Amino acid sequence: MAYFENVGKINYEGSRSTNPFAFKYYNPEEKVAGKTMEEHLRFAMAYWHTLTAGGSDPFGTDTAVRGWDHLSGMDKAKARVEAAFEFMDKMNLQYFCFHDVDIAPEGSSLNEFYGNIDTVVDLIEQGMKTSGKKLLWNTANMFTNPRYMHGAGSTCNADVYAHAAAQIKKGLEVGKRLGAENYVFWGGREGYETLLNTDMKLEMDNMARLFSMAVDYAKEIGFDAQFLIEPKPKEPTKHQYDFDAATTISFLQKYDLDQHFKLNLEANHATLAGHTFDHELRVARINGMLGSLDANQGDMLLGWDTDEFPVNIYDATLTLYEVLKNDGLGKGGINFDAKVRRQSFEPEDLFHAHIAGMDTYAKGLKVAAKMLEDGAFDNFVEKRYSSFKEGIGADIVSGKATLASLAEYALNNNQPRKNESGRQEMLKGMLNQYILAE
Ligand code: XLS
Ligand code: CA
Ligand code: CA
Repeated sequence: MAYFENVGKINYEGSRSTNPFAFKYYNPEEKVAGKTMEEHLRFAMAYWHTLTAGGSDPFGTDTAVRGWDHLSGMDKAKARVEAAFEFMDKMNLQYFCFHDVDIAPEGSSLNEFYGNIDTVVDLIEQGMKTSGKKLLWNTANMFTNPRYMHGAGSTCNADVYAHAAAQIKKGLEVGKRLGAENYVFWGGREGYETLLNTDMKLEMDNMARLFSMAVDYAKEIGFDAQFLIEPKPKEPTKHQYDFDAATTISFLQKYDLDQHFKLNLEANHATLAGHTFDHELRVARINGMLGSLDANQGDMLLGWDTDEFPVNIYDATLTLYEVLKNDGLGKGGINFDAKVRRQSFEPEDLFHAHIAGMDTYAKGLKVAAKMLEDGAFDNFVEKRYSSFKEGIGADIVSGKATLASLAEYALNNNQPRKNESGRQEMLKGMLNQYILAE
């Protein structure tokens, strides 16, 4: 049965097309900087937003109208699998991502949950075989169920910790079976509300222990996915331990886990942390930790995680600039962790949303590639730091300089170099020129 019968396959028609069900910029076969757009962008559908969620918010219930609404339990879960493959096929998405609870009902025991997962994973595996679609990543939802009120890896309750471990174990087995390219950990409840009741050190040590166990188990079963941690500063917990890229990297380094993990960065989480998305990508990139992206955007006027589809070309350009500088995302991809607005309740809206997101990133890719090809920004940066290429600057960089040798140099330096303008406004004008011209 078709769940999206009003919509056919979405094709590329070019920037002059007025067909709302066509790509204007995303042309999968088009080559940009030596690779096709499809190879660069590796777009993924987020199962939870596209199939499982229904538009509820803290003030109102679901609004979405979907072809599986009349079903419940496992019948609904099975219908969603069919809908997922129909949607990915029509939308030309090659990858998808899910949490365990997105695909299967938890039932009344862990054992029943395992059984439900197995049944649905059989169907997903079948769908992947016939369609060629791939699993970018899966993860365990350790934040929705009330048992996780105090956290999962950071809980004060050892039995809850064990339950979290059981979910991760199953998640790794499912990931292996479906050939997941990555496995994600997002710690929505890994943090605290008040230090008055919190042993922060034990909580963080325990989280690291859980990650180590996961690394060991993946090795044991021969699951070679890239492990990813997804930083977010707050929401639902007031203060989350994986606050941002820099905090997460130092956590991984402290516990000797950095060689096993990279980061899954989300745009809206970056802005909640008071950063731009490209800042987070840059921090990850220069530390060799840029793994994968959750593409979305927040709203300047709202202070929470609105998970809107990304439509901002300016941000997309700067994001793709970092991705290209990283020589791509390796096993990672671009997952639309984004939801249609509550008022966009019809199935067609899911298509409009993904088209807008994919076109935005495609256009951003083309602009960023041109910026890199011309090297104008790179040349400016190179020149800006040229004083570190020779003389005293080169001594600093090579490690030859000491405080004493620098002091001696400064004392004898009668004609210090003059500072030069950072030319920020000129550079931003240039960026606009690239966006408007390309
Ligand atoms: C929530 C997170 C979550 C992760 C996966 O804000 O973005 O959806 O991506 O658990
Ligand atoms: Ca996310
Ligand atoms: Ca989010």
